[in-house]
Amino acid sequence: SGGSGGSSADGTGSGHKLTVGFSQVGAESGWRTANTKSVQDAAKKAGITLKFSDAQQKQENQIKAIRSFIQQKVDVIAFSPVVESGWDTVLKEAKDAKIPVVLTDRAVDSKDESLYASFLGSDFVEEGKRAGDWLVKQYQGKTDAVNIVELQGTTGSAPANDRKAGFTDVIKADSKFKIVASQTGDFTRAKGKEVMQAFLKSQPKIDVLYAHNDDMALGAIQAIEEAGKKPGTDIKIISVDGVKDAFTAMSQGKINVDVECNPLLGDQLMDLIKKVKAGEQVPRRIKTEEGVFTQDQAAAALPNRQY
Ligand code: GZL
Repeated sequence: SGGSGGSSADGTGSGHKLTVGFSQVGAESGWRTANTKSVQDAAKKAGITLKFSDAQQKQENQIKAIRSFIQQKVDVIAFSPVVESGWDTVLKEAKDAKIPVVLTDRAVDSKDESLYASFLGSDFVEEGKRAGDWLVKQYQGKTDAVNIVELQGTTGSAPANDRKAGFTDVIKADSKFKIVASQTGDFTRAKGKEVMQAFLKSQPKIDVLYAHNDDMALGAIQAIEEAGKKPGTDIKIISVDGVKDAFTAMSQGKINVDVECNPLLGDQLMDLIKKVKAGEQVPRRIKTEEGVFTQDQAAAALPNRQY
């Protein structure tokens, strides 16, 4: 039937069922798979047809997917850019094809604001600052050097750049904090373990690990235990995301603090997409609500964790 179009209407009263092309980074972490499920479930609930592509963490696959969505004349393109730069050309192609683009999760460094309608996602600099704030409080009043190793996220990605920036911005206030080694673990458990093994071999004294996500922290925990050290005690661990497995590790005393990064953006994203398609004014930047969880809160919070 025409007319009403129900919940799948694109808001213009035409009853046209919206089709959205979504290019996802990959399936590299627990956070990512929860984010994918949230987007897919929300599209179903919103009566939106979702064309979903997994880029396996490769920018060229995302660019291919976006070009394919343009060919298919989808109503809206939404994506989480695996890295910040190199998007202007393909986003201009979407603009020329009059297909609005919505960024979710990660950001691009394009200067041309007309290339996307809105960016829905966390404030990664704030997440980095929260990680730094916890560390400063933890070592308040102490003067000994604090040797930190850092497992960075995917090189060139907004979360890796910004979580590093926020963290270093806070700890630079006190010279006792030293980042003695910093390398990418590409947000995965395997790589996180591998790089932590190298840190354990090359660094005579490690007091703290700052991991840009839980999957790398969980991989690092394996390396620390295999080296005969106690994660959370011999080496304090600061992590980001707040996935269930990390809460379990925190309740076992293996992670000291987890800065939450909320992947459950699906419903907000579909609502934003409908508004953009209907030509409504939308905020250029929508920040995700999220908190910080310490070890003493982990056991009680675990049953309620949704991802
Ligand atoms: C952050 C997101 C990051 C997560 C990682 O919003 O882009 O990518 O922190 C994921 O777990 O791989």
